Amino acid sequence: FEFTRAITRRPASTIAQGLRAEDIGNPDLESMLKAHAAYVAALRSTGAEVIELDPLEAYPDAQFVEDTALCLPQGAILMRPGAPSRLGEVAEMAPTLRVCYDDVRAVTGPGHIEGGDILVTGREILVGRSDRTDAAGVAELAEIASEWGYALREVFTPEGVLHFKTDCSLMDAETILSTKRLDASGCFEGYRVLHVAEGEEAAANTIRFNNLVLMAAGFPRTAEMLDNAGFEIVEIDNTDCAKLDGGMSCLSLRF
Ligand code: CIR
Repeated sequence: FEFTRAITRRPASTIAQGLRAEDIGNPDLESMLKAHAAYVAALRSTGAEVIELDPLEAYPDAQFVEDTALCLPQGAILMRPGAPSRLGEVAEMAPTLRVCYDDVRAVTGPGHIEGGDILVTGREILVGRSDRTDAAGVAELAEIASEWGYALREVFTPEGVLHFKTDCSLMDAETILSTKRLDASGCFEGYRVLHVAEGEEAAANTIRFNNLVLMAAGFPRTAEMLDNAGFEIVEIDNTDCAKLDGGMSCLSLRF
């Protein structure tokens, strides 16, 4: 959770075509840009360098950069999204990662894997199988990660939840914020687990970024719990990203 850099991408004017599991209305570009700027400012306020990439009109989900790569200290690994409309986002991200890293590997398929299904903790890499991430994708990542000395553990994303990290986030090396439904699967045994408040499941996707925790605004009981646990919270308006099933982690690559 200690980072010197992040990569983000501004939302495109085509966002209304972004993928979503359930249609609760189209996001508004103006307010999404405003929230995005607040997000970038929060990252920068910790002293990190933030690279802001230009919108990609051809890829309405491209602001959710997290799904295109996994950034580790040893190198970056390009993902292979399970959503066909998002596959091309990876080639758009690759040149930036090649500038930042000497070693850039890739999951080449036939499997699929998206960054939103990957949680790197202090001791291992947890990957949740989901509609977007399959066994072959996990296996290919496991091979690369093991070359770099990581233990990778395959777990499962609850039915109806887009990504593993839709329901959890890393708060520090040993502490995970999770929904009760995900924690009930037993995947966090041995960790200290904090639960989001009942009815505030959408608050589980946060990011610990240096001294801050960025969380979606509008979840007062979870915010209070985290505050009491000693975390410094910054609330970001996630109304429009939520319409596309996006949250705090999706909006950046952090390393
Ligand atoms: C999608 O369905 O792919 C996008 N609308 C949302 C992606 C969110 N990404 C993430 O949670 N890492």
